[in-house]
Amino acid sequence: MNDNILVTRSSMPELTEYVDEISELWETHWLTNMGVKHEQFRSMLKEYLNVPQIELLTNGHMALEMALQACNFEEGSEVITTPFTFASTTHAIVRNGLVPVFCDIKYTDYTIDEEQIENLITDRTVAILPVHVYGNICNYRRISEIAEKYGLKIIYDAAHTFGESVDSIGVGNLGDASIFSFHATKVFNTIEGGAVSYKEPEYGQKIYTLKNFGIRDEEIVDGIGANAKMNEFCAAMGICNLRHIDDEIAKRKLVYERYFDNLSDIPGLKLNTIPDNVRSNYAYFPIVVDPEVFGSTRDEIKDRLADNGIGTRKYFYPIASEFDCYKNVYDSSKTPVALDTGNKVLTLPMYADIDIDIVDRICSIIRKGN
Ligand code: T4K
Repeated sequence: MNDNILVTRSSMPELTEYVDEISELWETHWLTNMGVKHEQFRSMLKEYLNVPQIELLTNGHMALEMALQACNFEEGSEVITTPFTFASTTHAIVRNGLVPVFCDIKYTDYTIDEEQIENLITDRTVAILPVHVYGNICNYRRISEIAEKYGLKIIYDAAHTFGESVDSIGVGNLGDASIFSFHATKVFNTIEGGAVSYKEPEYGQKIYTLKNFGIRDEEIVDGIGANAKMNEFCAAMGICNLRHIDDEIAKRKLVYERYFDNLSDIPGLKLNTIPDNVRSNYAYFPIVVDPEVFGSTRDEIKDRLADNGIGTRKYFYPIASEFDCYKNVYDSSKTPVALDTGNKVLTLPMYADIDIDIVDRICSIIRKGN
């Protein structure tokens, strides 16, 4: 009996490695506000992600809020996005005084249905904010064409795609900006943390000041910023975890393959596939359950696994347009694929060190209900 298997488990370096990394902070007493670790981590990340510019932030959500704020969109402007995502994506738009316009997703990979975007563009549309959900990369070529045609910005929610590439392009190079999350539950973590990669140096300068209250220098405050700086302890965790990230992803690949081998022949379960042109990070293992064909519902599978001490999550249910705080504001029937997927999806335990025997056990519990 394997108790307390959770949907994920944070990756951590050896304690001694982290202690070594932070020990100099006891000499300098410099703990935050863009210190030595922050700068060292920033340049390591830039190289690893192969992006021209990057800014570090306190978490992925603030990265998203500031990536939008730095665009200076007029209040009430519309941003086309999807409701099949974590709360952060929609909240970041709304908290910037902007209006989310929900586009449906594709059943194939749960990313924005690029063929529906043009129908949603109005004279108030200023940006597209697609989500590379579960690490599935959006149709970036088509999205770029549309954005160019209508003069829109593209900000990718790349929270799930640390270290991924598509067509040999680092995912952080797509669009005008991409935001990453380094939360404890992510493939790569800095405990809490986030980043924005971007093309235009001026745009990065805005984010740099916005994350520090809009302070340009000791006497000039020219932005209504917040406090969203990554501190030295988080940056040090990032430096350590980055040394091991390739091994972590390689281990995740084995877990992904084991799940795939065990579950791919079961009728009524749709698994997430990875296209040949994508280097994946294997962030999540979602299954979408067709109860008519499989014989039990997503919730029944979840309960059965829970009875056996296995934790799963319904990422992403409810979809954002169904949240209590947005109820009666958006019409979820306009995004039927997102609504349906949210009702049927279950993400299974996925982390680098999960025992392969546990993966087999999870699969056999799922299969028994078949
Ligand atoms: N955009 C997207 C598409 C996102 O998915 C997210 C975050 C963001 C933006 C915003 O990025 P951040 O501001 O968070 O950097 C988790 C994460 O908190 C959140 O980062 C993530 N997406 C979301 C998909 O999942 P919860 O509420 O499910 O987390 P929680 O606390 O239930 O943890 C899940 C499991 O992780 C636990 O069962 C055990 C394990 N865990 C958790 C923590 C906190 C650990 O092993 N260690 C830990 O420290 O939201």
